[in-house]
Amino acid sequence: MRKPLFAAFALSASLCAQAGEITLYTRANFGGPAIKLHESEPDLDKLGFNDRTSSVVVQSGRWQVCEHKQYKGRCKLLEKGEYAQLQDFNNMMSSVRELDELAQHKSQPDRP
Ligand SMILES: [Ca+2]
Repeated sequence: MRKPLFAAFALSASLCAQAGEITLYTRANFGGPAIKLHESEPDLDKLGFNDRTSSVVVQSGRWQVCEHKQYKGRCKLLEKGEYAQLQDFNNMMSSVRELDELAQHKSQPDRP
């Protein structure tokens, strides 16, 4: 009897599709205590990171970072890359979300 290898492969592929990753650092130039996130966080205060982020590395995905929790206030889009200084966003970030998660929901066909 053949084993269902195909099913196992399909499962791992779907898990990899949502592999967004972002690291928040409390100091500029990627210093100080840091946290790594793999999913959206509407309230960084829960992680002890409210208004503390001074530099960011986006390992994968596209992330929106916002001034207030629940993605309110001013927001900024961070693509994959390294942000050694956040300039006008220094010590202001209170929520982050992965935009590709939203895009996947929106990409459902609207056509009748
Ligand atoms: Ca804030």
